[in-house]
Amino acid sequence: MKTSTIATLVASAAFANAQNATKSTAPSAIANATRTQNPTRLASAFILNVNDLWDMLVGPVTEAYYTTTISATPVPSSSLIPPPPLYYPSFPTGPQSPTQAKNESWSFPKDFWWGVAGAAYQVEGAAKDGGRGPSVWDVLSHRATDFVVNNHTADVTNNNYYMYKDDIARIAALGVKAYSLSLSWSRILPFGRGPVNEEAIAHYNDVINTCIEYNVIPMVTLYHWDTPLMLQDTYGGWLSEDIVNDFVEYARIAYGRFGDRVQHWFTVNEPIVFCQQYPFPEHYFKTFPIPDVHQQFHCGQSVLLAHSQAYRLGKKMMPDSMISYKNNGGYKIPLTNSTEDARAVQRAWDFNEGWFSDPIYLTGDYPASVKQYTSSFLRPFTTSEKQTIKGSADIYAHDAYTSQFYFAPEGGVDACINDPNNTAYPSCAATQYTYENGWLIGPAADPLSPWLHKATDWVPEFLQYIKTTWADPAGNLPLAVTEFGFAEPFEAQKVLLQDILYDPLRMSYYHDYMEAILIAISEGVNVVGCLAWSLYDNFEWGSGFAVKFGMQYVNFTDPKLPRYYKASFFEYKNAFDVYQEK
Ligand code: GBH
Repeated sequence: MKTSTIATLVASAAFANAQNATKSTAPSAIANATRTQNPTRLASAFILNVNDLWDMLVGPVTEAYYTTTISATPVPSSSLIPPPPLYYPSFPTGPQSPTQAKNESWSFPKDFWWGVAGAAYQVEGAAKDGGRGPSVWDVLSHRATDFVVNNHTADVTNNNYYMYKDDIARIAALGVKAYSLSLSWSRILPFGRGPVNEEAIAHYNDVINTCIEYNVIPMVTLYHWDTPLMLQDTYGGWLSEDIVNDFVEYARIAYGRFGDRVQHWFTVNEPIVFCQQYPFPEHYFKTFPIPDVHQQFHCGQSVLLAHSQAYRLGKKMMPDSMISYKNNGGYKIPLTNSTEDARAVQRAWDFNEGWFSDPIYLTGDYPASVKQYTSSFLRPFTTSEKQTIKGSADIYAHDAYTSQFYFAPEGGVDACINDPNNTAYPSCAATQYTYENGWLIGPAADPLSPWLHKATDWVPEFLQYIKTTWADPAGNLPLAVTEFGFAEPFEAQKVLLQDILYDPLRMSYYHDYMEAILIAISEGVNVVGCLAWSLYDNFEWGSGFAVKFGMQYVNFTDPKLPRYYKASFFEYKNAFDVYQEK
């Protein structure tokens, strides 16, 4: 790190803590410590620079083999040979030559953006380098007991921070049109707010410029779960509305620095997921007295305020931009046609997608069932907040991996609504992966991703549901599938390179998923893009490196982290070779 950067960061950390000291730490409380009646109210203040944050709150981190930006290696044409096709006509007669059928009534429009996605903490590595401050995930992976399989961390992971040129060259070599990345908030603002780390700005500038150089559209997510640690420990992160202003100021910096080249923006990734990560494990973060079961809803409230304000700011600063947040969740299929199951399904939508999408696309406020549940502990939105929230997205962006069956919990929906101890409370919907007749909805992914099955048959109906429920009422907005992907079962246990690269279930997932989007488009759903998760194997949160979602294999045991295309990447690309209008 350059000396000038260090000086700025230290000075401002002291400032932040000095403010804190006048607010919550009366010096006299420390002097009178021996006589206090209530020792838990004693407080102290530290002045911490970025390195202190790492040393005191995270601990030592691992360094990568490459610690400077490496240039792209030309992709050898020998690695661009596609595998033999997966599909053959069934029981063909006569000479058995594989045929590639094309349905002439299907097509992806010319400007359909198909791409691949990653996220900062999962791929960047360089945890402490370039002035990055820690995020909550550095603490979760380094310190929280049993939080991540095998105690894996993302200190190095794909080392994308230094190897991004190669990463972009490799996706460009397959003709990928869009690359969706997230920014590390605590890289740009090591304390979450306050001084800007210019090394981070320079880094992301070069990532974006490299995309443009290779003709790949950069799409940027501001926040993919890596809350700056300082914000978590200062006011509870998303548990507090204090984060709203900090998020909007962070967005202002990102739009201001990158908005001349980045047109596609996502504010937050999957609020349902990161809000349900609360409560965090005890004893690693500063605690804030909010009942565990309410925490996710306080988080959701902050998200709606932060997202909507960041959206409004973005549209002012970049009138031609496309801005949304990314929602997530599987299609919810009623197990039976009973009215009780129908009620359960509706509550499941309400407490998942609807929790964010009803306010943003429909009403400016929560679905009635969520409103009813939360009104005893959440303040109501003001009229002007509702106006800011309603209409704060230019597309409906959904991370749509899978589907499940939903049904009323035992004893019925009403009994559950009146029983906070019911395991299905408060949504009061039960789920299973099997049809009523006992058969699975589709092949299961890796056992470490038990939530995921290949349920591509349901995707056209799923997209229709989103269109009629949210996108059309909001003004016929387009849809995008902003994440989808598959964890090949037991892939982490494979040892032979060629075996690893041949991933037939993931191939058929992508093949059938693209067919499903083509069907939806042909039925009149305006799908404008899709982003496959992921460009390569990476740090899969709690599953560490034990489960793989990549369309490229990364050999994590080799310090140089070589990358190889899997067969599924060619399957995905082929859908556009065959069906995209030229
Ligand atoms: C995406 O979320 C994430 O955006 C991405 O970072 C991640 O790598 C990718 O999925 C693959 O997992 O274990 O039963 O508690 C997809 C939606 C929601 C799926 C949370 C896993 C946990 C279910 N995710 N869910 S469970």
